[in-house]
Amino acid sequence: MKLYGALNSPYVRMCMVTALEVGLDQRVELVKADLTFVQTNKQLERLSALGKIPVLETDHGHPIFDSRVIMEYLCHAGGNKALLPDDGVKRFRILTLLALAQGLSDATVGLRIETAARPKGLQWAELEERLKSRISACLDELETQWLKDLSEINLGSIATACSLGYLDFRHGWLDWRKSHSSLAHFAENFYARDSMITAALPGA
Ligand SMILES: N[C@@H](CCC(=O)N[C@@H](CS)C(=O)NCC(=O)O)C(=O)O
Repeated sequence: MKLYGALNSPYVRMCMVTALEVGLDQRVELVKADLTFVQTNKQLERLSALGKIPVLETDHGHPIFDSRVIMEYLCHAGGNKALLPDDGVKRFRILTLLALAQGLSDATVGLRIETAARPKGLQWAELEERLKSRISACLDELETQWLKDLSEINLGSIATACSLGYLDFRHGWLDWRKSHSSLAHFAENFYARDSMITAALPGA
């Protein structure tokens, strides 16, 4: 199967880390599809009307997106029930953590667009502040309510580690570790996993 994207996208990285964790990495070929914020990519649009990365193309040529669905698919294809158990309570807790982590990435990618890509004169200070306060709220919630779930390897902890990795990569100046020491401890341990090292951010 083919995974379209680039590891500097937190969503692509979480899919690749999942592939490694379920032992499917030899079957997943990363096909480079880098996007700038306003560029389209015809190859991607053939697979998904959204034109976003990541998209997975299965061995049968079926497109699967977005990252959350790809992660679930990889668990299914790899016969792995540990990363997203069937049990209702546990399953929906992990899916909620996954949504929180992806929301953190949404805000972080949004802040990157506001601070690095939006042309001067079109910037909107209130939106930048809103994104920063959303990042901060996500970090607070992870630090105070999700540490037990983060102590396990599951789709939520994978997504959280990749979202924090992207936050470090693009907005290191936010210096989140000072006020979130338990989350910082989680990140240091998770960043050392083989899957995170193999699917490293470019330049790391
Ligand atoms: N909800 C999507 C978000 C994917 C996403 O926003 N990807 C970004 C790259 S980090 C993208 O493709 N941006 C290009 C665009 O929005 O046109 C997912 O989880 O896969």
